[in-house]
Amino acid sequence: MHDHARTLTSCLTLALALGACVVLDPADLGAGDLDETERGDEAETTESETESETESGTTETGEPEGGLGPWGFTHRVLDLEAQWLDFADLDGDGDLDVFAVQFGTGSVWLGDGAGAFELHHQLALATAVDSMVTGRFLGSEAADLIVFSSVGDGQILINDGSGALFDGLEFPIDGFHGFGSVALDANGDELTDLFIPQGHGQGGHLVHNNLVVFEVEANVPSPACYFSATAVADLDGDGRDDVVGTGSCNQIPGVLPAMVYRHVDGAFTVTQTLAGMASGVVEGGDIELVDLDGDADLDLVAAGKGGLFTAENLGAGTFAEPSFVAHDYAEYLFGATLARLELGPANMAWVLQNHHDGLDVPGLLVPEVGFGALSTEILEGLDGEVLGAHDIDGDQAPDLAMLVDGHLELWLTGG
Ligand SMILES: [Ca+2]
Ligand SMILES: [Ca+2]
Ligand SMILES: [Ca+2]
Ligand SMILES: [Ca+2]
Repeated sequence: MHDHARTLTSCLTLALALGACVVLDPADLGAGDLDETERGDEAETTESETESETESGTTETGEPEGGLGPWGFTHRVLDLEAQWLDFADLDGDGDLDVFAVQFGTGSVWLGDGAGAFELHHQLALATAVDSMVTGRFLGSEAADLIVFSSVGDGQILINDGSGALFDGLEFPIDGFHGFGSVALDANGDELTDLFIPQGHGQGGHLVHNNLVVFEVEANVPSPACYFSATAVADLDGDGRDDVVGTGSCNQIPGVLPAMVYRHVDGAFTVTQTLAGMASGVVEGGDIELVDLDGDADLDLVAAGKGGLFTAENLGAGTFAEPSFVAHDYAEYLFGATLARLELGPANMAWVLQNHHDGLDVPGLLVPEVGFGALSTEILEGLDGEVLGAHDIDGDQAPDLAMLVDGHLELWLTGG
C-alpha cells in the first residue's frame, strides 16, 4: 500500500477561471483517516460484498438475440447495478475495472479481463456523478479519479494502489459543466492535467495539475455556445496533448465548427477551425480521433446531422476540411453518442445513439470501401444507453458497454 500522505502537498489550492479557491488541511487526508474510512465502508458494505462474492462468477451469458449477435459479439447481462458508471484500470493489472455510482455510493468493481467484475471497495460520495476523469494526479502508478456532476462541483478520489478509493478533496467548478472534462498531459511531465469544456460562452479551461494543486493555464473559446464533445491526443508530436472539440447551440446558427487546440510557442490556443463542407454544420455530436486511412496519423470523426464528418490529419496536427458521409438513420439528428467497434480485423463501424426520449434503439453505421458512404443497420434488441466502446475482454478489439434498466450489459467481441 502506498504512503497516503506521500505526495499530498500542504494544501490543495484550486483556482479556476472565476476565482474559486479551496485550501484544505492535509490532516484531512492522513492515513489514519483513510483507515477509518475503509473500516466504515467495510462495515456498511458487508452485505453487498457478500452478495457480490456469491454472484460475481455467475454473470449471465445469454444467446445473442439481435443486437450485435449477428456480428459475432457475445451478450452478457451483469449483476452490476448503477445509475452511472465508467471504466478504468483501477488496480493496475491491465484489465479494465468499473467505477459505478448508485444512490450516492461509489463502487469499484475489479474486472477479470474476461468480462466479469467483482465488488472491491465502496465509499460515500459528496457529489452527484455523471462523468469522471482518470489519471495520475498524484504521480503514482494507480489511476486516481475526479468525478463530476454537471450541476455541481467535482470530487477527487485518491487510489491507494489496490483500486480502493478514498475521499480526497472537493474540486469546485464555476459555470456550466455538462459535457465532462477530459484528462490529458498538457506539459509532458506525466502528471495528468485537465481540459474543462464549458457552456454559455464560457469556453474551455486548460487546468494544470501539480500534485493536486490545480491552476488554470489557459482559457480558449468554445466551438459554439457549448462544447458538446472533446477528444485528446498529441496531434503534433511535441509531447504535449492536444484537444479537438465540437459544439452546439440551442438555436443552431449557420455554422458550428470543430476546433483544434494545440500548444504553439508555449501557449495553448486555437490552431484550426473546421466547418463542414456539405451542410456547413459540424454540430452537436460526439467527436473522436482515429486513424481512418492507415497512415498512422489520427484523423477526426464527428457525428453530424444525418451523417458523419471525417477530416484527414495532414500531419503535424493540421486537418483537411471535413468531408460529410451521409447515413440514412434519419431519426438521429443531434447529440449523437458514437462508439467505435470493429466488425473484423481493421473493419471499423460505429454504434450511434442519441438520448432523445423515445429514441433508444442504436444504429450501426458501417463504412463502405473508401469511406464514401455509410450503410445503416438498426440494432433491434439493443435497447438502453450506450456507455461506450472499450476493450474489456483483452483481445484488442473494442467491446460495447450499455446501461440497460440500471444494469451493465456487455457485447463482447470474443466468444
Ligand atoms: Ca484492473
Ligand atoms: Ca501536442
Ligand atoms: Ca490517418
Ligand atoms: Ca474486446
